Amino acid sequence: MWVVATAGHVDHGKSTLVRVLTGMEPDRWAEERRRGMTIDLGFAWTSLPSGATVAFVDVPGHERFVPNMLAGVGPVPAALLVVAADEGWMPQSAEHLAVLDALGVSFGLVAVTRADLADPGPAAARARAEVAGTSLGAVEVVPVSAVTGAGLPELRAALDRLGARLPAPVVDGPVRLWVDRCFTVRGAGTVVTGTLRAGRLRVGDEVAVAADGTRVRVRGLHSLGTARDEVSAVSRVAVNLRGVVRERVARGDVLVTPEAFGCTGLVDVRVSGASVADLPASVMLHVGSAAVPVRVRPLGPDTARLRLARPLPLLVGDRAVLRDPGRRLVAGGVTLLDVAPPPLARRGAAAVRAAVLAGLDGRADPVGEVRRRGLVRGSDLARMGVPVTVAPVVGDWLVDDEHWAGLGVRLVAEVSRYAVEHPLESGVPVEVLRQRLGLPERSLVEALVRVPLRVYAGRVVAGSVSVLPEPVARAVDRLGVELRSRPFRAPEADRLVELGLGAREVGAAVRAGALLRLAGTVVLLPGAVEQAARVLAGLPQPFTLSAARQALDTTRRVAVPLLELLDSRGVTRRLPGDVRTVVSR
Ligand SMILES: Nc1nc2c(ncn2[C@@H]2O[C@H](COP(=O)(O)OP(=O)(O)OP(=O)(O)O)[C@@H](O)[C@H]2O)c(=O)[nH]1
Ligand SMILES: [Mg+2]
Repeated sequence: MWVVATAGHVDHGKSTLVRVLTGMEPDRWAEERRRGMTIDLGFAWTSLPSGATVAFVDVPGHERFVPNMLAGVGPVPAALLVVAADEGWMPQSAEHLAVLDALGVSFGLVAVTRADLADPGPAAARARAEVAGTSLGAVEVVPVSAVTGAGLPELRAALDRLGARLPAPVVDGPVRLWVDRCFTVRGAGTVVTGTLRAGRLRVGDEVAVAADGTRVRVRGLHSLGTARDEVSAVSRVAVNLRGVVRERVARGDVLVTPEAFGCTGLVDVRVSGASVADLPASVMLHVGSAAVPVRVRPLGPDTARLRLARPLPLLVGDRAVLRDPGRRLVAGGVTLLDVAPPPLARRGAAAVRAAVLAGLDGRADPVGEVRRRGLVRGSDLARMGVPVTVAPVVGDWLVDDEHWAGLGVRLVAEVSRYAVEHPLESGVPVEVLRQRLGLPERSLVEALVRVPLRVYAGRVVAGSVSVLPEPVARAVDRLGVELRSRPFRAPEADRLVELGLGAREVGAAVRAGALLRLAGTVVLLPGAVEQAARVLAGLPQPFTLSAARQALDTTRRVAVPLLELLDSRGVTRRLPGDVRTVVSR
């Protein structure tokens, strides 16, 4: 199914066009029919010549109802912009187009209606020119008359062409359903409707109301007026919910896959179509079907921090509209750059933040997110809409190499400091180091420990390597620095000698447990086995030698003996066809 929202100036024939295309009445309220004007969203659908179904979200054109229009187009990926041949381009033609542009809608069509009343040529030319400079780009423009029926077959064909261009939805992804209607059905209870843009809903599923995490059960599903066991994106869907009263849910609420989204009240954004300095201090943020008051804190020339009056399940890259309800004006569009931004407590923090934001564009950037945050849970990144491509250092923790190396240095310093402060204790409790390094979990402290330190009985203690002669210990340290960013690039024999590690020194370091010998002069740090296991576990299983070599960022000289060692330790298993798999434990 394709979902298309209408757009355009009041009285230009949006609802009439939807009515003649679908045979359904989009104006649901008696008051709408009495006044001949759409007030709230309408829904209708039909089959196209290709056999595909198109569902329309029909929006009001009147200036007073722009908030309803925004709730209608917010969650919908395509638009049918309507301009009347006899009236031509009007204020809400421009305002609605600005909204579509702010939301980054890139799929659309123009229908020039009431072509029986005037030559559609001038309105068509104007619409084409206005639309060309927006996210919609070059669009098909189709003159139609709902009265004579002229142009309707062409419009259906154009809708088919538009639908064929729409990207395939991510059906396996999580659900984020922006509620656009909520009502009670006698005997069934609470029903919400929305446009399902990704994912799949099944009867019996548990979903969460994003605002407070309340879990509710899907009791029934309808799409296109028919009961279903399952509905996949893209679809209009009505969800009958068990466990929530009608009063608890409203337009702008969001049903989500539990745990799949973070709910945020603070976002950093790029503003388009307006100067940040000119924005009022408080405006309305329209995103999805929601409208939430926000406080604006300008950061850079085109970036700002928004504090939302209530939290929403927002993702990096989401598009939204800022509107000034007092002046009834769309004030600009925003792209979400960061949905979990750092606090701006210190002096000068805002300027630093502005500089960071200047380099962001709203595209998910896993490596950059880890670099900026230093340390972050993979699951938290995923909840921000940033797919995880970096291997965790321990558990679900992703770390920036440089930040991690710095923590390693601080750990060593803290161990020495503690030894001076507590001369009679052997080693430092891991928990003390966790607190002093400001780390969220002890497992991170343990992952930081490097020879000559080791973890013993809940403490970080000096390891046996301390018995190494001082020059050898220093040479091992130098090697450790070299291996930090590329832990599997074992140095060539010449380089080892340059570092002060000749055959005898390597032998002593290996015996002391400070180095791991894979073969002859191929040595790595002792943690390499665990580290390799983590990297390889992230590969599609089973994997080839060459895939392992690339993932480990090393050469055959290291990869071959390393994999043999992993085989012998039962970390990996060799399968027929010269592939391996990581043995799950
Ligand atoms: N002659 C003629 N009249 C039309 C045509 N399409 C719509 N109309 C008339 O234009 C008027 C407005 O049509 P609507 O469909 O209500 O316009 P709308 O864009 O939905 O208006 P809002 O929802 O209030 O923004 C109605 O009186 C329609 O009968 C057409 O193709 N030809
Ligand atoms: Mg209408």
